[in-house]
Amino acid sequence: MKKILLISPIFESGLRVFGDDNDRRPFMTPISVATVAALTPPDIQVDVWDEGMHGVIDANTVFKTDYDLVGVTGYSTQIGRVRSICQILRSRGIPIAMGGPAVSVTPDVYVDMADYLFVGEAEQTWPLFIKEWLAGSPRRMYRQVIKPNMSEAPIPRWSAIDGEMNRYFLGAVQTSRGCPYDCEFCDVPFIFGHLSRWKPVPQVLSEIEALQKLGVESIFFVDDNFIGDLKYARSLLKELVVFNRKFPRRVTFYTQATLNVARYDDMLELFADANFGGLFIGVESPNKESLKETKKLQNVYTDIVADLKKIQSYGLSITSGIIVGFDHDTTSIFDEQFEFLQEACIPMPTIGMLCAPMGTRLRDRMLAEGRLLAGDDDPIRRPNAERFLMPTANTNIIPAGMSRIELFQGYLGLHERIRDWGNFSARMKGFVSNMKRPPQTGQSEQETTPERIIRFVDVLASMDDQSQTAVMEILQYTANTAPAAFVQVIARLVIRLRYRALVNRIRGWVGLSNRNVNWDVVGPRIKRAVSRAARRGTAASDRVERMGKFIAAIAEPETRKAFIDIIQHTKATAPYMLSRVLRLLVMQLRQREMLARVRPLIVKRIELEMTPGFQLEFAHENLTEIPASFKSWYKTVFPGVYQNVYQNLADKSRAEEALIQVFTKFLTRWQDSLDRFEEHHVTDLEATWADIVEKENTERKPSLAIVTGPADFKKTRLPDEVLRVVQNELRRGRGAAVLAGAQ
Ligand code: B12
Ligand code: SF4
Repeated sequence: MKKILLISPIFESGLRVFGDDNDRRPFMTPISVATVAALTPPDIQVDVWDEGMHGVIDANTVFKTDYDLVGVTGYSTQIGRVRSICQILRSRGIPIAMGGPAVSVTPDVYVDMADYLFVGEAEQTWPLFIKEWLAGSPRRMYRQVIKPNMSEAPIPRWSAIDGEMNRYFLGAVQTSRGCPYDCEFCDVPFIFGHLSRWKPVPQVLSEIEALQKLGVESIFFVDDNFIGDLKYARSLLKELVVFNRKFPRRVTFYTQATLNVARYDDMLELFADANFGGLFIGVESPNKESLKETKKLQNVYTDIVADLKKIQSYGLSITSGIIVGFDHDTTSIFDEQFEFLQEACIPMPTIGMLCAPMGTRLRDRMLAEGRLLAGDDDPIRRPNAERFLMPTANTNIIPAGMSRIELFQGYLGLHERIRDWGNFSARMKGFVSNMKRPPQTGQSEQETTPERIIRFVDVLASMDDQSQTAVMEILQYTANTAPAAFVQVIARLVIRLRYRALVNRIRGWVGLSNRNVNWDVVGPRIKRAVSRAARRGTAASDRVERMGKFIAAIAEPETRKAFIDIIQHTKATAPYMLSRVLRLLVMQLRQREMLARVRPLIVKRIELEMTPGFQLEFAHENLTEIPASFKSWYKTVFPGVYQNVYQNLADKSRAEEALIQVFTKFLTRWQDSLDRFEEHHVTDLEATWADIVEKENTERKPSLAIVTGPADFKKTRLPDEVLRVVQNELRRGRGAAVLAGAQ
């Protein structure tokens, strides 16, 4: 039996809300590789190695068996990890297949790292590859040109993951791919297309049920835009409201959507009632000129603050994507963004600098304007290079409205202000006060309220500052020394405090003033008991350990004050929001930790760029546009070329690939002179397709499977898809290199 290992590399954290971290729970179930696993025939053994769950792979890592093939996925920002993993696998002589969003936009970057490359979605190409691989004739590159129907996406094979699924913080389910919008900085339209393609609702429900059975309590719908097709989203949400009620404990959902969701009250109600905890919304900027510049038009002609408040009034907390460094941003943008986020009461914004990823129109523009960085200064392609430092706290462009140094400084300053406890507290309290309608999930408040923590905060709130500090110090000592003794210590503290309250009441009756607990005596006494418990070495349960970590996290007076303040406010204003508020508090703690880690890296980067003689490295890629005049001619000649290529190719499954080669070659030859079309162009096009077909037929053995039949152009949008890929090949000037590598 053949054996395949699929690897999902870990995410290196940046200044974001989410991400895996070696020392924490794995973040999200690795749906990419679990989907590829499900696309593999059952007679092949497939295992998944998720670095978030199973550990970071190094030279000493021992796999449970000898694999015949390894598949690796990855985002562009993970290139450092991907490269290291490939080096280790190569040194062991294991062939490597690679797919995912990074390979899909820049296959040329990965040509040297892997043996087999998968560009685009793998629902059709992976099964084809497996057949060819088993037959001993795999190709070097598999490219999906026509976007597959989402009903072809199988239910991810979670059983391939050897580990406790309930350790994942979030489960992943994908309901749709694609987004109808066209923001200049985003590669989603390029990778997944403008048309929102979706899975049938019953399949989505089965995927949720599968994860719920595995103990997953929260699910992130990993869609580009959950409301890309409003009709579908509405019908899915209606089903979700009913479906979620059948679980004794409701699954909490999260997803990404565009701001126009604010227009549909009925949908916001459905989101709330289906038990969505929050939405990620690409807000980007309060600067309307910047929004116009980046073609985020759905955010331009609306009152963003009012929209955000309306969405949040349904109990949906918003994680907003925020970008600084657009061409229309000057240094005043940092204050504007700050005021805006405070006013809109967004608890948890993610803030990034404008970056130009591969496959985006922004990248082409930056390149044309000589503002695109390359080499070690390009965080997108070389994230682990010395000079780069951090994938998500840097940019590969030169801003227009300020210097790079000003951008770095303003960015860091904005983060500092946003993560400050006082400012966070103000946004959180505003968010909670803005609630208009409790979610109707059919679950009682008591069932969702994290009662122990709330009670603990109540007790803290009833103490004076000195007692709070003393109690926290004892608890922290316990958490560090003997977490197993936690429960007893809390019990002793509670007894002590109750006793003191009782004594004070009696003192009051007889006219005596209150007396505080003498912490100087009580503190050391409890600590001695804790040390004795530590010597016994009893291990703490997971729950108690988590409680210990929580206490340690809020030990700082400023943090504690914010916790008490926000929780008390929520209790008084919208108690049904307590569990969501607590989650946001924990996220704020994480953000502050990340900021502490990333701050010195940004400072170092600023120092580096200020060093006399420091020179940035600029990109000098070719930028070749397909002439507009060609596009109408193309529409008339395409059907004929397609027919000829399809009929004459021995291996019909190569038709799309052959068409890409024909037009790339033709355009590369004629690009400068294509302002009008003459007979010799037609003759050359014929010669080109005949050439490519002949090459295909002689160089390649006929494939074993045909994945594409004669195309219905209207339905498949084949001419557009082919031209899109050709355009990309030409723009990067990499067409020849990639095609040469695609055996
Ligand atoms: C969920 C998600 C996240 C999660 C990831 C959680 C996790 N641990 O997995 C979170 C929120 C953390 C996240 C973070 C980021 N993300 Co994100 N994210 C997504 C999202 C919405 C869904 C990804 C997903 O699960 N898709 C579902 C699976 C089934 O699709 P897939 O991975 O494409 O897999 C298919 C094919 O690619 C292929 N395939 C995949 N792997 C393999 C492997 C093999 C061997 C084979 C044969 C095939 C194959 O087969 C699959 C089936 O067709 C995508 C958008 C999207 N539609 O994919 C963006 C996306 C992947 N993210 C993106 C980006 C840029 C980021 C950030 C850098 C954003 C930021 N600035 O902070 C960070 C990464 C930070 C870091 N430190 O690296 C980009 C990636 C661009 C690129 N070219 O790499 C995307 C495409 C969206 C976008 N344009 O913004 N993200
Ligand atoms: S709305 Fe979001 S997913 Fe759609 S193009 Fe814009 S940034 Fe990309």
